[in-house]
Amino acid sequence: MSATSAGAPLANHQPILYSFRRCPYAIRARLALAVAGLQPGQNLELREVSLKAKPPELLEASAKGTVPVLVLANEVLDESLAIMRWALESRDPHGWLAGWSPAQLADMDSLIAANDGPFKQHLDRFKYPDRYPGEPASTNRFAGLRILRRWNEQLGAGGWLLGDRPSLADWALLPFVRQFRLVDPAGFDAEPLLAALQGWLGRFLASPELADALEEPWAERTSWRSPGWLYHLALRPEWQAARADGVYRRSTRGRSLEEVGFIHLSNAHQVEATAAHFYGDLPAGAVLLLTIDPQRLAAASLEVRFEPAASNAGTTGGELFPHLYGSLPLEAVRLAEPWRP
Ligand SMILES: N[C@@H](CCC(=O)N[C@@H](CS)C(=O)NCC(=O)O)C(=O)O
Repeated sequence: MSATSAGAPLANHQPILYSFRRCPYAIRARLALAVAGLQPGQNLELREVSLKAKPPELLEASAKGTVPVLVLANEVLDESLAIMRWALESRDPHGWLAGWSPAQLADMDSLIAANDGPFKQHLDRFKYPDRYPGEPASTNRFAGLRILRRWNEQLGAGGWLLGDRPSLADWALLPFVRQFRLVDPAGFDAEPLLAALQGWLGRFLASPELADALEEPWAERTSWRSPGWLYHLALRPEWQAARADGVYRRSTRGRSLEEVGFIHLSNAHQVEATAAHFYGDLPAGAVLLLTIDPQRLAAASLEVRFEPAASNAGTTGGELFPHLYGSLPLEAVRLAEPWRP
């Protein structure tokens, strides 16, 4: 992380943030980017991703495939803390990082290490006991609570971990404590010996900073559409039937693959217009957007041709659309999400 890249990223390249709305690592990165004055659609491009279908651009930027990832003009930050520090180095209006003593900075580091290490481990096992057979949720809940009690004691009269104002450590830990509470809110709220920590979390839950991080434009409900993928709008019952049959053979609304000879697809930038033109009259929830991986089509020896949309050439001005010659194998569909215009 160089001073140059932190100081001048906006001149001719907007930072791109790959994010996932519910991910606590991504939430803390969004909190810091927002306080540093970045705003999706203005000086940052936000790409909401589904962890079930990570776009190729994300994996090219960072092969480890976690979010958040911030792509800058000359570097890629693929750790949430690095993103927070980068943001705060460029602008830190409330002193999350600035104005603390070396001892306090070291304290922040060890709080964050305890959160990202043992606390996160217990949180995952408490939250998803099915994924960790032989590790009772109650044992992990208790181990998590032991750490929370330590943090509770650290919250002094000032109400924050290091004093009378929030620091990087507070903002870095809070999304994870929020998630711990969400596993069993009533149990968390009734927990004795955690009064200071319950108040600390309560302030965060009611804060405009968190509200912003969880709403558009910081948290989109629809995944970003990659130019590297292909798309198809499907009627929900027809997709459900295909899942039962093991194969999808609809071409477009009201027409089958047999009738047309190919399945109509769209590129990322064509979906919106196709949806408005052919499906605009249908109620919310009736249409699904299928995200199709062209590499999986190629692996199944299926041909995609880019051709003018003959049936409605008048409306598309000769624009080329992808056409799939053959039925759509279910394994090539990476994601089926409700279509939201
Ligand atoms: N150390 C990383 C951890 C990020 C991380 O694990 N994010 C999760 C989502 S909350 C993820 O992307 N997991 C990958 C997956 O589920 O496929 C950071 O701080 O950014």
